[in-house]
Amino acid sequence: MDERRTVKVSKYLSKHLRHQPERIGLVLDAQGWTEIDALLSAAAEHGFRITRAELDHVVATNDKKRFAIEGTRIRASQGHTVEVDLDLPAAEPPAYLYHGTVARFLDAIRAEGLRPMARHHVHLSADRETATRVGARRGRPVVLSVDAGAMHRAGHVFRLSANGVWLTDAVPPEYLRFPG
Ligand code: HQG
Repeated sequence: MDERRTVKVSKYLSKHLRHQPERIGLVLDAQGWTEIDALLSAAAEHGFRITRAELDHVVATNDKKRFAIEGTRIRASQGHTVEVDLDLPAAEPPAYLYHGTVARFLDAIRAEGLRPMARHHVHLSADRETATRVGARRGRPVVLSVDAGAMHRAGHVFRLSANGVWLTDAVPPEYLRFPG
């Protein structure tokens, strides 16, 4: 399977497992799971044929392990905009986590902290390299440090997604450190 096809299938899966399942008549359960057979038929009926082998390849090789298969079902591991409860256990975060963003958001972030915007959670990375890549999707990346240890001690809940992304509801400005 070539890289272009892999990316195309991955984007198609993200769109329908995170954001717009109804567009192809797909129903996700409360935890975001759907039957693989139902997904493949819905995609085919809507003009995008994916073989089971292609699906397995994308799930296994996806750069960020965005999708998880359990038995006959599949779901996106995080990043939803549709209402789902991923049912992830709360976990103790490392002392510092990182968030990649761009300069144009900094005034708002200084004033109100990090907010989930369209997603369900603020997404934080365990290392600066990952946060740099996340920020670089939008321009020249700016990496903020989050005092996750202090947040955790103050009672903020953190969860770790199946693909290693740290999730929390919001990060108040006092826990953020800005570069420079
Ligand atoms: C910014 C991708 C103004 C925030 C990535 C970010 C990640 C604010 C944007 C995952 C703000 C939201 C998540 C505030 C936050 N005022 N702007 N108060 N608080 N922002 O895409 O973290 O490819 O929802 O800095 O790799 O960029 O989807 O979040 O720039 O892992 O698997 O608002 O999405 O993964 O953008 O990215 P996003 P994100 P996938």
